[in-house]
Amino acid sequence: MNLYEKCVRFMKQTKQAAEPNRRRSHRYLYALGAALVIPAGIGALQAGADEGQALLKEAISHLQYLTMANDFITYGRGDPPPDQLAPEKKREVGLMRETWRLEVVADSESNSKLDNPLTREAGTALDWEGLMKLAETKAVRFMTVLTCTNGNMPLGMGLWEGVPLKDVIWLARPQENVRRVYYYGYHNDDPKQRFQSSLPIGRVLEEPPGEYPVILCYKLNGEWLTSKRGGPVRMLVPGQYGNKSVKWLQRIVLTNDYKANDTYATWNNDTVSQIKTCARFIETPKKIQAGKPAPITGVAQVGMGGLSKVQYLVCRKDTPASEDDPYFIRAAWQDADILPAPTHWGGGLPDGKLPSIPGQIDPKTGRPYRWPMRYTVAYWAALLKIDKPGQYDLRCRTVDENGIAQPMPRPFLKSGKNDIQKVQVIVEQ
Ligand SMILES: Nc1nc2c(c(=O)[nH]1)N[C@H]1C(S)=C(S)[C@@H](COP(=O)(O)O)O[C@H]1N2
Ligand SMILES: [Mo]
Repeated sequence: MNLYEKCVRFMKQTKQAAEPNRRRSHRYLYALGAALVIPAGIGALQAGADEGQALLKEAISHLQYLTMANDFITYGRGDPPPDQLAPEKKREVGLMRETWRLEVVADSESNSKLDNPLTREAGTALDWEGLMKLAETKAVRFMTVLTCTNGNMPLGMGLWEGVPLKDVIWLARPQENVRRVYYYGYHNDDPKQRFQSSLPIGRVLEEPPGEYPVILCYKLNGEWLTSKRGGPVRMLVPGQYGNKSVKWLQRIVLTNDYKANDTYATWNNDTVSQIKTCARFIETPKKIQAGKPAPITGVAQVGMGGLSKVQYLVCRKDTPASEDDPYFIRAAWQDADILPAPTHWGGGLPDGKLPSIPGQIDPKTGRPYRWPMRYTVAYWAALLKIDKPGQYDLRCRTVDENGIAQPMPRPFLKSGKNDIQKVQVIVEQ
């Protein structure tokens, strides 16, 4: 399995995931397939319009919207990775729900003032019971994509649940000189293994209407967060890349420092900017027949700029970009179909039904208020048809809600990988 194949795995039904759910996933597939409006352009294809539709339906049936917890791509460090510690060790170091503690303290190198620091030493650290108590009145859930700054593909699409970080910070009664929040998780008590991240206090205490708070996340797709995904509790920062979403979270430090001290920033990444919009292929044919339609599918990450279109471009193999048009902006891109919201959401949810999600899902209809949703993914599909035999490059891109095509307006890779993906297709007589 090459990296790309590994990356697309989460979006396809894995064997284990598909077997016990065979019936269910079929229902999903039909629901989704039926909801897809095949556009006029495709319907008008002379040769094999029905066949094309059937192939498209079959290709779409391989997709599931929410990723099973185990099918997320895992990025992270630790020797050993904390989720692989023996149960006794996990219990000892606070990586079990019963022993988990979260400290909220002032940075000792700064002049931040907290009236009620939450510490292990004083026995005031937040424990699981305290978190669940808060959850009774404060719990929020939302769907958002987990994606790495340097990843080729999103890592997974989740329905996350947690308590807003602000509610725990207020328990510590911060008084003054707080400009940033540093945080990190369990790291085998080895400073070299510590993976830390940070946010401005403003991002933690307030969000624009319609956006989601930073949460102390303890559930994914309705199940307790697994150790592998960073449980008992991880930070989850919607709208930003995965490096902000620290796993095995144990300590929060309020500081008057105004600079990001993120581990990921010291590794030459932009750790401040929001997620970008971009498209990736999931399934494309290696060989097709001239004049015969073949399905292609992909995923689009819906970043800060939203998503208005996904497009694909067919060029003769190795056609160079012109010097004044490195991103093929002026080429003859064709529109793919952005798939509508599924009726079966996958991810292992019972019956594939979503619980109520204020802000994203209308409780009356169970359907999303807007689609695609910002900071999630949308799947897309198209029927590819090439008339002349030969070797071709196939590319895909997004156009955001400002009308700007990928990789613009932010083509620089350090703030998120969004280069235009290219694959090869051979067309035979
Ligand atoms: N404790 C800890 N948290 C971490 C990391 C890490 O190395 N250690 N890696 C981060 C990065 S760079 C990414 S992209 C995400 C990946 O999350 P996942 O492994 O759940 O997919 O975790 C983040 N949280
Ligand atoms: Mo990452």
